Amino acid sequence: MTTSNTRLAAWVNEVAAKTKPDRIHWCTGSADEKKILIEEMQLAGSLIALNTETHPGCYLHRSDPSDVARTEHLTFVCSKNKDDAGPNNNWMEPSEGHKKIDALFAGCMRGRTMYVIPYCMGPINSPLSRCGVEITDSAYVVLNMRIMTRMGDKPLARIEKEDSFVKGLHSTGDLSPDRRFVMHFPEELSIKSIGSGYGGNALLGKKCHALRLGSWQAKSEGWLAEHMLIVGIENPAGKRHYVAAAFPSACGKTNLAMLIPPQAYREKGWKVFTVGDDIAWIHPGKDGRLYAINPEAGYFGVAPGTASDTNPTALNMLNKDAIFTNVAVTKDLQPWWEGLTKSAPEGLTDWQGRAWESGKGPAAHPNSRFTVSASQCGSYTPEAEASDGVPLSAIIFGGRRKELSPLVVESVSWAHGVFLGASVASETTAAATGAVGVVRRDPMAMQPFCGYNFGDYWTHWLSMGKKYNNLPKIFHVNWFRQDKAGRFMWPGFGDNMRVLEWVLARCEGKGEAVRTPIGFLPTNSAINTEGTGLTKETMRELLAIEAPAWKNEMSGIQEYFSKFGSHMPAELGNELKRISSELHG
Ligand code: GTP
Ligand code: SPV
Ligand code: MN
Repeated sequence: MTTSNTRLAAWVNEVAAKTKPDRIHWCTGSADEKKILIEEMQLAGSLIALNTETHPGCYLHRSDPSDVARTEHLTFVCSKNKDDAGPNNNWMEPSEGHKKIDALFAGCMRGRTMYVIPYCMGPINSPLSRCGVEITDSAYVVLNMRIMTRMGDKPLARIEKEDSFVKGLHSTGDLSPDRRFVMHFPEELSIKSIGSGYGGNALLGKKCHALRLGSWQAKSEGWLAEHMLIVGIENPAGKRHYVAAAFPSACGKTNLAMLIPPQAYREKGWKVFTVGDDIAWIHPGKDGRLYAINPEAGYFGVAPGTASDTNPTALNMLNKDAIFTNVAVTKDLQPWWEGLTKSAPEGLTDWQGRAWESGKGPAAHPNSRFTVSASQCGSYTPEAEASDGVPLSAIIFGGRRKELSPLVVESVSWAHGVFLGASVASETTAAATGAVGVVRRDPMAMQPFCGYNFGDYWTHWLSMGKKYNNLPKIFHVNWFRQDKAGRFMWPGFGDNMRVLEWVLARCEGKGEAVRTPIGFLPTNSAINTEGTGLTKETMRELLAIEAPAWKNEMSGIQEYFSKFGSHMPAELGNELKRISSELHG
C-alpha cells in the first residue's frame, strides 16, 4: 500500500533514503497486522506472552534498563525564536536541531523495517481531531500506537482528504542516552525522536504531538491542549457534570478518571464515567462553555500502586489484550508490581528478567506501565467519541505535596484560577529520569509538555476569561499531604469522590465555603467524611492555611514568575500581590 497524498509519499521516500530500511510497511490497523507483529516480536525476544489463562492476549515488553522514562533534558523545542520556546523549554535553533538529529538518523534503519503509521488524535470524524503520521523502526511503538490512537486506514483516508498532518520521525537508534534526542519543530509541524523506545519519547502522537505541538497550535487557534484527565460525574438527581483535571505525571490522573465512589455514594446513585486519563483538547463552544475531547484511544498507565482497593476499574481492564512494560512476573507468568498484593509472591522475576530477591529494590520498575484500549474500561462512556466533546463544569489543578497545600481550594475568579494553575508545584516522580521526590514548579502539570513560552501560555489562559462568560470554575487539590510519620493523611482514590462532591456543589452554587487569602476553602463540615474514620483534627490540618509558610510560598512563586520577564502577564502579578497582602493583613 502507499498513498495518493503526494506530500506524504514524498516525505516517506525522503525518510527511507536517509534511514535506509530493509523494508517499508504501511500500517493498516488490521487484526492480521497485529498478529504478525506480535509473532515477529516474540521471535526477536522483545515481547513475552503472559499467562494465557489469566491474561489472554497480554504481553510483557522489557525495555533497555537505561530507557524507562521520559528524558526531559534531551527534549527540545526548536522554534525560530528562542523566546517563543521560553525558559520552560530546552531550545535549539531549527537548522542546528535538524543537523544534529539527522546525523543520527543517517542509515539508522539498516536491517530494520520502517513502519508508516497514519493516526488520528481524537474521534475519527470530529472537526476538533488532528492527524499525524509517525514513521518508526519499532514494532513495539506500532503495537502501542495501535492502542493509544485511531490508527491505520481511516486516518490515512482523512489525511488524504485534508492534506494536513503532523510529521513524526522516530527510531530507537542504538538506545544510547548519549545519542538520544526528542526534538519539536512547531513551525514545521514536525517531530524527530531518536534513541528511546519509551512511551512519551517514542509514541509521538501523545506528548510530542497532542501536547507540545498541540499547545502551540491551540494558542494560535484559540483553544487549549492540556495534560488533563476528563471524567463525568452523575449525581443522584441524574445531572451529569464533566470535570477536567491536571496533575503532574504519576500524580493521580488515571486513578481519578476511573474512580469508584465509596459504597454509600454508589447506593445513593452517584456514577462515574471515564472520558480520558491524560490529555484533553479543550475548545470554547458557541454557548461560552468549554468543551473537551480526549485525543487518545487508550491508556498508557502507571502500574505500581494499581490494585483492587485503589483502582479496581484499571485492574479489571488489564486481564486481556494489554501490553505491560517493565513489570515483574510471577512464576506462572502473571504480571506483578509493587502494591498489587500485600506481599510479594514467591519466585518473582524482576523487570530486568532476573530472579527477584526482597531487599534488592523494586521488582517492577517504579515507572512500569500498561497499555490498554479505552474501550476495555468498565467506566468507559461513548461520549468519549462525541465530535464536539463534553462541556466542563470544573477544572482542577493539583500537585503532590507532603506539606502546605490544602486538600482543596476554589479560586475566587478566572484570573485567580489561572494563578492557581500557574503556581502548581509538585514532587518529581519516576515518570521522568532524574531525582524523585523533589518539589519543583509544574504549572498546569505542563512543565514537561508546554511547547511554548509559559508567559505566553498563561496570557492565553487568561484571555479565555475575557472572551467567554460560561467558563468552568477552577479548583486546586492535593491528595498527598503526609503526617509526621510519613503516612498519607487523606485516604485518596475512591474517597476523592468526597472532594468532587463539594467541587460540584460549588459549581451548582451550593456547598459551604470560607473565604481565605488563597481562595475559598470548604468549611470544616462541608466535606462528607462519614465512614472514613478521619478525625476532625486531621480534617482541620488538611484544610489549614499557615500564613508564614504561605508567605514563603508566595516569595517562591514570585521568584519563579520573574524568570518569564516581559512575557509575564500583569494579571498574575496582581493576583500574587493581592494574595500576599491578604496574607499579611
Ligand atoms: P501519568 O500517566 O504519568 O501522566 O500519571 P497519572 O497522573 O495518570 O498518575 P496515576 O493515576 O497513574 O497515579 C500515579 C501513582 O499515584 C500511582 O502509584 C497511584 O497509585 C498513586 N495515586 C493516585 N491517586 C492517588 C491518591 O488519591 N492518593 C494516593 N496516596 N496515591 C494516589
Ligand atoms: C507522563 O509521563 O505524564 C505520562 C507517560 O503520561 S508518557 O506518555 O510516557 O509521557
Ligand atoms: Mn501524563
